[in-house]
Amino acid sequence: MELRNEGRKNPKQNNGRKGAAPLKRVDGAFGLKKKEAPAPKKKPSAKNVVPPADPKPLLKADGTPDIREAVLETVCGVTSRLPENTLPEIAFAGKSNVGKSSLLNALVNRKALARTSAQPGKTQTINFYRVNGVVYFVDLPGYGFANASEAARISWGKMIENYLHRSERLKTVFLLADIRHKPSENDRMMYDWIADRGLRAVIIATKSDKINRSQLAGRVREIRETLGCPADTPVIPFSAETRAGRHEIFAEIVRSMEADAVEEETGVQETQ
Ligand SMILES: Nc1nc2c(ncn2[C@@H]2O[C@H](COP(=O)(O)OP(=O)(O)O)[C@@H](O)[C@H]2O)c(=O)[nH]1
Ligand SMILES: [Mg+2]
Repeated sequence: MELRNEGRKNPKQNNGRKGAAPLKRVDGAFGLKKKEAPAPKKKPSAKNVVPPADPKPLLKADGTPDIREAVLETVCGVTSRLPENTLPEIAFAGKSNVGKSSLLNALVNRKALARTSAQPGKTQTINFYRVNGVVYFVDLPGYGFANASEAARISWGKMIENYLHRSERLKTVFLLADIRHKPSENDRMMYDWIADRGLRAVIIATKSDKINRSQLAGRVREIRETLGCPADTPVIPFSAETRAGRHEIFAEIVRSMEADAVEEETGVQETQ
């Protein structure tokens, strides 16, 4: 799929990185790692091994999110091979500036795990964050930079298409749409792509703090109608400022993980 060009209102918006904690990375675990000389036959060095995850449930007994670990484990560029993950994957997609990095940071309680307001033209990658040793949050490259070249748009499309089609552990894609705006043609294409691939879509209506409560239901309805979502597709308003919607999003993540576990065990896809 080729995503169309879209305007971007505030390309130079404050990127919110000041004073941010450094990104935590696991050495040697990147898809883009430089090729090394063939290793002699010996124990793998600690550098090349991702520390074994100690699985922790995502939710406490009372149902509130409990994030103990969030690590950027793999970064894939256009030519990288996708990781063969053994944990379920939840992907996050949306137009640039929709609030995807802010959402990921709010979900895992970090100021700057995912970078906010990446500059246009920056290398686009698919980032795999391992969370609590039980799931990956997969940050897909944002689409719709106004000044993106034709070649860059095609490569994003290929990268996303490849991932959506090849990942075996991907079950749910969270598609983000700004609550203030009618979803764009690109958002509709993205939604259709997810649905055509047989993946579960959950829509997140971002920046809900920017509208009045009284407008909420109307905005959600417009998003639903524009994308053409069936009634059982959740549309969850979310604000990174107030964190409203965070628990509902986690409930969907856990639901998706449970469906994945059933499928892994029985080989039968649960109808959702
Ligand atoms: N008011 C408000 N601003 C937000 C919210 N989420 C993101 N933003 C702002 O929108 C801009 C883009 O956010 P970012 O997370 O970098 O978007 P991304 O490009 O999709 O990763 C930044 O200036 C954020 O501070 C939100 O829920 N409420
Ligand atoms: Mg971002």
